[in-house]
Amino acid sequence: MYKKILAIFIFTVPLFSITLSEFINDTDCDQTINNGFINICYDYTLKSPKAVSYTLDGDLVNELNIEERPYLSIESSVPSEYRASYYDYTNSGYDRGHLASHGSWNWSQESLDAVYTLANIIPQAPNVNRYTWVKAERYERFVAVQRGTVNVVNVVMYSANPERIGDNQIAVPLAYCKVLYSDDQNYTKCLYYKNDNNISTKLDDLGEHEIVCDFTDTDSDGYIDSIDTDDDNDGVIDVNDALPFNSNEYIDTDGDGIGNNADTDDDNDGVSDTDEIEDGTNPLDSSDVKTSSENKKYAPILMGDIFVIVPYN
Ligand SMILES: [Ca+2]
Ligand SMILES: [Ca+2]
Ligand SMILES: [Ca+2]
Ligand SMILES: [Ca+2]
Repeated sequence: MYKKILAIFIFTVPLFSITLSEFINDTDCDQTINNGFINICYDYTLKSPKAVSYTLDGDLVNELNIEERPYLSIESSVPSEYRASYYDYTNSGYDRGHLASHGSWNWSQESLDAVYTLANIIPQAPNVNRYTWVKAERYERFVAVQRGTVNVVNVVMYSANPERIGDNQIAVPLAYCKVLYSDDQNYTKCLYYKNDNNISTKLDDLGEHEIVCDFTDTDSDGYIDSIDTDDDNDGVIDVNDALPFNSNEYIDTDGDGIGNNADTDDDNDGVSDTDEIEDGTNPLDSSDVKTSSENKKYAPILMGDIFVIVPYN
């Protein structure tokens, strides 16, 4: 019965279902902000958002299209010591990049003002903000029109020790994702962008940014596993690492899933590494091993008045 239920579960739920609470919750966010249009996961140490989510209405996204840009406002709901200011970005080399974009929210003055809070802004590499990420913003509106509505989460990734800018020392992200999904999970798409100005803006194609919607980051270095070339951060890249999710191991001679540091019989020939070293055979070569008779050791045991030599392993 259990197996039957499990089978139904596997075939009805996509491999990586997306839930908003994965990105915006009271554990990962120092403060969650909902201003009636967008939800923000705000981090006090970073002084920046970690995620911004919203639902786009296909009937609205192309209405009115107000062009005039409002002033960016300080997020007054955040305690003053954790706020970013407009001037933190000045001469930093980074743009004041929107997570919820102007173009998706300029269908009313109220909605546009809601995305001009500094809690919705991150330091974005200018070439990404102006040339590549903007395509993802256009795409979310296209999907909203096509499907009627679409849910969007913009997920921001930071290193453990991020670059900081401005008097408030706000954190610069490593990368960010735009996650699109429908309520029924029949539609999911995840687009990943490095916050790197050194890109080819002309050749950039939206499809090149698509990744599997799995945000696991085994080594917590800010690069999710699907992007990270060294998932366990042990200095050995995944393609050369026998156990790429175990920072204590990178060689597994016998391929049994236990790395050589933890494995007591590295070549799986039945004789332990320590015995092989004692025997003078190679503990990493299963063909180099003493047979059980060769391997027998002998000890004198006192039986009555005489010593008898008996074998033991
Ligand atoms: Ca990682
Ligand atoms: Ca590794
Ligand atoms: Ca092993
Ligand atoms: Ca062995």
